[in-house]
Amino acid sequence: MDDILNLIGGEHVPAQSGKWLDNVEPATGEVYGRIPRSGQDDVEAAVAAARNAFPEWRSWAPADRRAVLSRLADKVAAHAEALAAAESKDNGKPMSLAAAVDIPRAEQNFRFYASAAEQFASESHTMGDGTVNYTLRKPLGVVGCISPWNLPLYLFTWKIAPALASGNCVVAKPSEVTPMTAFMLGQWAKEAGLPDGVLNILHGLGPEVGQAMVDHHHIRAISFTGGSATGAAISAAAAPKFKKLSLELGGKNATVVFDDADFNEALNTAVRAAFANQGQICLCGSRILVQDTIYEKFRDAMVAKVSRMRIGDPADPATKMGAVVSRAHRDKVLAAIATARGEGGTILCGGGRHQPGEPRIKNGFFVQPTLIEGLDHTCTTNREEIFGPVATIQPFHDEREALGLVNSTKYGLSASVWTSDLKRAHRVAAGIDTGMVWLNCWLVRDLRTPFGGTRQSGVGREGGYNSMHFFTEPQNVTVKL
Ligand code: TXE
Repeated sequence: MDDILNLIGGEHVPAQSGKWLDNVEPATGEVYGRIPRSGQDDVEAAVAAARNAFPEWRSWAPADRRAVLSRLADKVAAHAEALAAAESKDNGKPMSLAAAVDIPRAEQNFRFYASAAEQFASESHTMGDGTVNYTLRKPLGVVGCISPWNLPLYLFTWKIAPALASGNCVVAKPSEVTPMTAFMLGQWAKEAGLPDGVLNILHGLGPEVGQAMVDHHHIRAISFTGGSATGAAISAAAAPKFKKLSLELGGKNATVVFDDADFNEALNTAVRAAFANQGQICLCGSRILVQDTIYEKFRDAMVAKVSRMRIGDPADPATKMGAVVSRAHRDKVLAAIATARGEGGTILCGGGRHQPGEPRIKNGFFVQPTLIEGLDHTCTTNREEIFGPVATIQPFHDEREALGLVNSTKYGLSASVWTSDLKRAHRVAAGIDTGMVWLNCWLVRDLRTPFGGTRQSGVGREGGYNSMHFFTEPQNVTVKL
């Protein structure tokens, strides 16, 4: 059994309650380890360790913080293969995807914010009478980072790296569904030179240890990525305590294909955008909108491509589509497909559980990649996030109708627009109410840019200086010369 432990004040310890939770491998459905079922007592201990470490850590020169974060990046790089295998086992995602995307990005997050630690700067404002204002950017103290299961180490590091770079001590909680790679990272913290207590990692259930973090009066900010309903609960709990909050929540993103788009590029990317990571990325394009003049041709080509997608053992390097993250999540995705059927949708391909032939994975949580047509924008299927390998396809007539459809959900995370008309591309981008728009591409990321959504997709932006600003408090000092 692979038991994992909390990291508190530099020590690896079980939950104080002595309770454990099972850790399940989604591809086999079998328990392969245990994680501590932490609670309020563990949060108290982690916060005490973090508070204790803060005075020293905040006083480190930026170059020294850079060096530690760079060494953490080196650790990730040195253990990349083991981390990719662990991520694949814990999450069900193909090993090939974890090795190509998740783990390199975790390394990159540390490198990027190592450099930010040194390059971060604040403003000064001079007044006509010789008065000068300078603005300090002070670390907040102890901050909480709560991350989800879909991109486990990728999103865990995306939060803790800027929090540490800006001089905070961190209490972090990975998802209880995918805790392994955060645990592995914690084992290298000391070797990388992080003082004890600067990074504390707690494992356990959201409503228990996660909630205790949100409620703790010494945790000054919460950076959260996860479902919109959880984000709303965290908001409600944090508001009376006047905590800083950064919420990256769900999406119901559209891929919009005009008839002058590069057909093959649009097709290939629309398939990847809908089904990458088994459709479990907040940025996935789960609503594919295609101009009526090319609708049938595009739909048929898409069905042919999706039908050829092979589901397999995530541990097999050739596998491109693995298991969804848990039994509960598989059942949620299957229920969403049933809803689509009930709403009158036509299943063009997929539509149910995938039963693997390989004995090792015969009890795994697999769902066929599913494409659905015949549903309009008012139905539940096109309004609610499914977060699985399920997408709908709909025709639109013109730009006006396309924009109406894109903006018809309560979410506002991202959109991907395909056209070769330059003016139209920029016009449509400006008319879309989302935090991010990709023109003739999808999920191309520059880590300096603002990442986040509007409306039910969240509050605040991450990335570059946005994260450094979130994790610091500005203090203006006015000097009369
Ligand atoms: O996520 P949760 P779940 C969406 C997706 C999915 C749904 C629910 O639609 O089906 O959310 O997934 C912690 N206080 N996304 O239930 O609950 C939890 O332990 C503090 C979208 O798995 O939001 C975990 O660490 N923390 C998404 C993290 O929050 C709490 C990614 C996310 O879990 C808590 C994942 C609480 N009360 C799911 N309750 C995206 N946008 O990328 C839970 N947590």
